[in-house]
Amino acid sequence: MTQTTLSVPDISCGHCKTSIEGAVKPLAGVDTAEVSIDDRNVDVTYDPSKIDLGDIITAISDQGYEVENA
Ligand SMILES: [Cu+2]
Repeated sequence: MTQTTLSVPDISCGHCKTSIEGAVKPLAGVDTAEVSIDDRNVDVTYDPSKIDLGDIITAISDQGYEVENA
């Protein structure tokens, strides 16, 4: 498993948390996804043999959030 923290500056509330976690957690190869509203980032643990980080970033982008350190 690989752990990474994605910076998503537009995270502001519980709705953002629900949207992003709801989009990332179901992806095949993602183990955990945890949004911190205070830190405006997403901690993701995933299996790089099953999913590319780019696919995770795309799932977040599809919810309307730009990943700053992508
Ligand atoms: Cu929000």
